Parts: sequence; structure tokens; C-alpha cells
Amino acid sequence: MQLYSFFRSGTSHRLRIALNLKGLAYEYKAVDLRTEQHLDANYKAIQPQGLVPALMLDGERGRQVLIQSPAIIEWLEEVHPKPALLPASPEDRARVRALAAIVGCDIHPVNNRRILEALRHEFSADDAAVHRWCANWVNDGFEAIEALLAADAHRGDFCFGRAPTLADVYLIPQVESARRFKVDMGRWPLIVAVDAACAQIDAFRRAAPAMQPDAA
Ligand SMILES: N[C@@H](CCC(=O)N[C@@H](CS)C(=O)NCC(=O)O)C(=O)O
Repeated sequence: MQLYSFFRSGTSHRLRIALNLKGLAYEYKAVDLRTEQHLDANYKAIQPQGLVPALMLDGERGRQVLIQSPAIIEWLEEVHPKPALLPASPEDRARVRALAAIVGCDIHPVNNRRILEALRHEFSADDAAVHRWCANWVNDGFEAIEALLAADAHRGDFCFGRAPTLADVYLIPQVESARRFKVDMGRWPLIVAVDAACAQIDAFRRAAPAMQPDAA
């Protein structure tokens, strides 16, 4: 299995966490977003959108590329169900998926590199404006996640239940990104505590941007 990844990419980071939690080994293929390697024809032959991550499989059906981190993580959960990233009951699964979707649908997409590049180059935003933009969407999403965590009386150290789930897989890379954009995390003590609990787990530690071969 080959993972096309950029060390600082949140979507690559979430997939690295999921792969590590499932105990799956992969070969790391760095795609440098800073030099726009993701936009060249060689990479677009793998991922036609020019986005990371992508996962190349060498299976019975030959080489196959999986794209889109939510689809890849769902595939992982189906093919490697243990340890489960989703709880047993449909209602609990919906809750965990909702926490993940706040990050995956409502924070990350609007703070993605290409959006920030468009703000800079097509709408003349300077660095301060770009930081305000990012902080705004992180703020909205994290306020909601913090409220959901606070309302869950059965929660242990993680976003849901007593073990990491899909919600933590999505949340931790977004916390990393928020810190990089100098967002004040002190307003969300429950999220900070979840981040600290995940940082105790080897699968999360090994997935961190700073631990990747292309980290610079
Ligand atoms: N929905 C896609 C989003 C992938 C994505 O946006 N990846 C970012 C890095 S986190 C990227 O490749 N950005 C390149 C760019 O915006 O130019 C997924 O989850 O896989």
C-alpha cells in the first residue's frame, strides 16, 4: 500500500491516523504542495483533482487508487473492521460521524490551501486577513464540537466513548492546523484535553506532521 501524502496536510494526517490505528503499514510517497507537485500531470494521473491524500493498493484486482479521505477511511473500516472507528449503535455512529463532519465538511474545506490561495491572489487578502478567515471557521466549528463534548455525560477521554473513533481521527489534524494558524485553543478545554489524550497514543504520535519523512 502506498500513501500519497503531504506532511502538513490535514486530510493526509487523518488518513495516517486511521491507517496507524488499524495497524496497517504503508509506503510513504511525499507530494509537496509547496512546489505544487500535486498539480502536475504525473500526480493528476493518480488523483485527477490534484489533492492529497491518495492510497494505492496492490490487490488481486491489480493496482487500484482510492481517493477522498472520507471514502478511504470508510473503506478501511469496512475491510479492516478491528479496531472499530465507529460505535455499535446507529445513533451513536451518527453522533460520531456528525462530529467528524463538522471538521470534514464545515471547517477543513473552506480553509484548504487552494481557497487561501484564491483569497490571496483573487481577492487581495493579506496574511492577517487569511488568518482571520481561517480562525473564523475554526471558531464556529470548535464552538459546536466543544458544546457537543460538554453535553455527553458518558464520554471518557476521547470525543466519544472510551477509545478513539472517527471523530478523533478528524479532530486532531484540525487542532494541529488551528495551532499553526495561531488560533487561541484555550477557549476549548475539552478539545484540548481530547488532543492531549490522543497524543498519548502511538498511532496518533506517529501520524503527526513533524514525524513524516517530508517534514521540513
Ligand atoms: N475532500 C478531500 C480534500 C483533500 C484536500 O483538500 N487536500 C488538501 C490538503 S489537506 C490538498 O491537497 N490541497 C491542495 C490545494 O488546495 O491546492 C479529501 O478529504 O481527501
